[in-house]
Amino acid sequence: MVEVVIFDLDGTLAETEEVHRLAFNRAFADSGLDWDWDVPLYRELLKVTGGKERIAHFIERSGGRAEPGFVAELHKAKTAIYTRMVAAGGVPLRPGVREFIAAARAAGLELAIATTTSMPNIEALLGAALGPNWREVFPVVGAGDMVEKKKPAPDVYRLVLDKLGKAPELCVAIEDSRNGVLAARGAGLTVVAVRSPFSADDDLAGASVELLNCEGLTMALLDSVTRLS
Ligand code: XBP
Ligand code: MG
Repeated sequence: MVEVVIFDLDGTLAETEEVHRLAFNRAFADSGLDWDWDVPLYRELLKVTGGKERIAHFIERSGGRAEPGFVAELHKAKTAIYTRMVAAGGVPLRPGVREFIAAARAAGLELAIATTTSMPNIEALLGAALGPNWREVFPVVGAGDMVEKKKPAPDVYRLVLDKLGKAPELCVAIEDSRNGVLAARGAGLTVVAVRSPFSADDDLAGASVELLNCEGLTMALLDSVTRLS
């Protein structure tokens, strides 16, 4: 019987990647860089998880050398811009997610988060969407630099399982991207995939269930969650 649902954050709990993209570009402009990550380029760069890793990859693919201190500073500036944009309430939960959270809690399921993004971003988004007590909804969080290897490595899911003290068989992951599905599968979890605009073309093979959107998440998931167990 499934006891825990582990949510990915970006693209799954909320459509955040467009705001990340705008924050990256604002940070580049503020730093006097003429870099502009348009949507097609960002979609490609999203294959690299982690904002610092993404910036470093972009520099290296352009023939430069990614100096870690420079990358970290630039990413810190981007995070400050992103958290301001999100804390202002600019990014709602995806349609159906709030209803699912209520139904899952009413059904006695525990909820957790396994994400590549940084803690300040999580606090800004969930503080705006669920209020200052958001940790009552998601008491366990695996994020960003808590793990050495980011998705598609399974590390962040293994960290969350460890914090939960649960076997993977008791947990279901909800993911929007190929990297996320691979990470959750690598940790032995059943995965429900819910595509997002930036993962529209991702190969989500490995997911047990693919939902077109979160609208039907509650019934479909609770049904599939019990059926998957
Ligand atoms: C998505 C990511 C993150 C975000 C940007 O994370 O890969 O890197 O794109 O956030 P997930 P940061 O889908 O696992 O939630 O700049 O903080 O990395
Ligand atoms: Mg995601």
